Amino acid sequence: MERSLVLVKPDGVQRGLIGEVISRLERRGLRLVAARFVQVSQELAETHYAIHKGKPFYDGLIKYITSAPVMAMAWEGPNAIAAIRQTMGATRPTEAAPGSIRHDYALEVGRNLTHASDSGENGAKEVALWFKAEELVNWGRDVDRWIFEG
Ligand code: DAT
Ligand code: MG
Repeated sequence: MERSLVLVKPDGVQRGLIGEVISRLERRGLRLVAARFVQVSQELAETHYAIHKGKPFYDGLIKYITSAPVMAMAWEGPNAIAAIRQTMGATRPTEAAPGSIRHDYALEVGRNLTHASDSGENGAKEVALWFKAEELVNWGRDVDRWIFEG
């Protein structure tokens, strides 16, 4: 079972899209593990986006993610990484598949509404960065056997 960090970034929160993002992930069949509404500190932003340090868009990215509160969540499921990134759509909204969140609600790469982890390994790392172990809820749904084959 894979886990992904999901962020509804400041633009998504400001535009009232928290519910839309949660709704799409729930309907996909993914299972919520943790959630926290948070004003991101400079330190957390820099750690989270360390891989992009030195890139031309880095300063703007840090400014964007710390500009207003975000909704941070952990979601899990089989193939969660691929499924969630597909639901979000490509990084550039104009390249995102029709029906994806970034396609349906965004125009610019620097205002692309959401973050999702890009590998199982990074999913585990990012969930551990954003949440304490005791904030992660282990639970099951009666419907799980109708969504998860294993
Ligand atoms: P993703 O968020 O799809 O995983 P990423 O990890 O490559 O994309 O980049 C992180 C964020 O940085 C992305 O959501 C928006 C911003 N970004 C990436 N490439 C950019 C670019 N060329 N210009 C401006 N912002 C960019
Ligand atoms: Mg990324």
